[in-house]
Amino acid sequence: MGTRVAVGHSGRSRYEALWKWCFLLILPPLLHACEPDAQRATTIPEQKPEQPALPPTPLFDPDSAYAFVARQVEFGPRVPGTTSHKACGDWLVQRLRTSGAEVIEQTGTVVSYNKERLPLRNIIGRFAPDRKERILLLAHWDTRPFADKDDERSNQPIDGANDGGSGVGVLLEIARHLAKKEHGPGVDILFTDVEDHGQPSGAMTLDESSIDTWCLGSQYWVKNPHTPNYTARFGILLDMVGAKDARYHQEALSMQYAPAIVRKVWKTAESIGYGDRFIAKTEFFVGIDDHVPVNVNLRIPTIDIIEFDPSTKAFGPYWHTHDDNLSVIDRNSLKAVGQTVLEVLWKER
Ligand code: AHN
Ligand code: ZN
Repeated sequence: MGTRVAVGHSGRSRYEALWKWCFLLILPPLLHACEPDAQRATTIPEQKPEQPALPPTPLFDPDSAYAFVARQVEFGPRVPGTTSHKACGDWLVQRLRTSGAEVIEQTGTVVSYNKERLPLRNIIGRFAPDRKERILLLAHWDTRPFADKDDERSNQPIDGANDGGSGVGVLLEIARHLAKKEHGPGVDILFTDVEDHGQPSGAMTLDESSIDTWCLGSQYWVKNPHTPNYTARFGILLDMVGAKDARYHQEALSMQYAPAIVRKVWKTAESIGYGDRFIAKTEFFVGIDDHVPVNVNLRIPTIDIIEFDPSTKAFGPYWHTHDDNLSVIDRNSLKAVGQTVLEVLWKER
């Protein structure tokens, strides 16, 4: 009997001990978890999860980019329907393939403001096409068929070294590095055609009716993307980025549709020493450009890096004149834009 009682007592005290430990060990953390966040933050410092280090950003070679601009100009004006246009298009396809892209060509016919039927050739270079996450880079590769802002030879096509040549030149140099990008999203380079066949107008910004006469290649692409349901994390358009001493302001339509991407790119530029080129000030001076259909139809937040010249309050004085030749192109401008875009791409996880 006595033995049994003793056993009973010792059993009860064992449970009591267990409960006591429960209170001591389990309750305090439970109570702690119920404390308001603000209070907790003062006791446990916020710990960011360790991110693996990113590979270093490749160096953008401005001489290479310049040579790519010069090569385009050598073909002659890239006016849709001409042999120069065809030859340059073939070369762009070959350049993208040499850099390791899978190339898709999109051909069609579009009708210009003066009812001319124009052949269209959008060229898409896909890097790491198997990756689901994408970043879209664009530039138009056609050039304006006339020099409507020039006093002389205004019915003759322009070289388009900056307007057409510079964006493509920078993207071809970026393409040279993309095959070695093993982290983060895959990249699509889209060379749009028939951007610059818009209706001539006196004003720098455009009236509603003439807006649709520009950017025919990108308008076509957003209705017929190269893959069904194409989307991307964001897009960056380069247009007239290569003129000497060019300054890039925060273009108003980009700010309207994709302010976070504008800020990301301008912050990145500043972080690598190009704060003097990328001015964090919004300016309205672009009536329409290839980023607008991409934002409106595909809802991919897409920005336009494009020169704003404070002296004209618009594009450079060479714009749509015969002065838009290789002599306006400066390697330092190509470098500022190209290195910034590479940095943005390499910082993306
Ligand atoms: C205007 O905003 C008038 N034009 C922008 C489209 C363009 C023409 N970009 C280059 N050439
Ligand atoms: Zn133009």
